[in-house]
Amino acid sequence: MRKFIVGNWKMNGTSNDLDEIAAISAVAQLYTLVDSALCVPATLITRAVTAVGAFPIGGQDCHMQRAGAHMGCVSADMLSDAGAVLTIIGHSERRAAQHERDADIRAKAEAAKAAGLQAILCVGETLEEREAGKALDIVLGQVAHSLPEAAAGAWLSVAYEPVWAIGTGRVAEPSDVADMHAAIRAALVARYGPEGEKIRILYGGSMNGDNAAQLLAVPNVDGGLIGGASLTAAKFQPILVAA
Ligand code: 3PY
Repeated sequence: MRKFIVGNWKMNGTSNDLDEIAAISAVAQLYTLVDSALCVPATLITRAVTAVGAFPIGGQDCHMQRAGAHMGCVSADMLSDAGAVLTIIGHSERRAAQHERDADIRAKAEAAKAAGLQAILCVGETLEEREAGKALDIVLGQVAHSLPEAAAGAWLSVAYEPVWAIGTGRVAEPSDVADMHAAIRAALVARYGPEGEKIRILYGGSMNGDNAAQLLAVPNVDGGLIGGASLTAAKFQPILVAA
């Protein structure tokens, strides 16, 4: 399976950063054996698309409804209209700060699919849950309840991001990543049959140029969702090299 390396800019970036976005896309397009994309703030999508040409630009969330009285929210159709071809859904920062539940995330994934977007659906346990020995149950529960029935196929990737590894510099041990990705793969195959083999499972949580080769070599790690190390071409490139 081709690796998928996706930058997640979170709430970073203004028009001052369009040159960096262009530089990231130029570097990424050198690695033709790797699929890559960059998810930027909604305010930048259209200008990013203009800056990068054919390189895929994504959003970082979408509303589950197509339109209506939802102040400040952005629908999947709006992302698509702005030029996005993918979006991230269910990131732990949104599960925690916006109180998103599995059912919301599932509805958002369905909305993304209806708008023709690829979706990257995030799952992951907190430190307390891991220390209580509940990591597998929590993550497999999220997989069971937040993936839509029509999940199978290239339009959807799952990103395993242990919450305690996000923005902390802490990285999961490769053996823990291997166990979790194998369990997610088994759940996908049990639910979707052979199509479940085709869903890419990304690892996220402080992946960077120093640890990417080790993490991307773990079985069932089909790519990475990259936070801080996607903010510049210089930091993003070593991850593409490792992929
Ligand atoms: C991180 O690397 O911190 C992320 O949250 C990627 O999504």
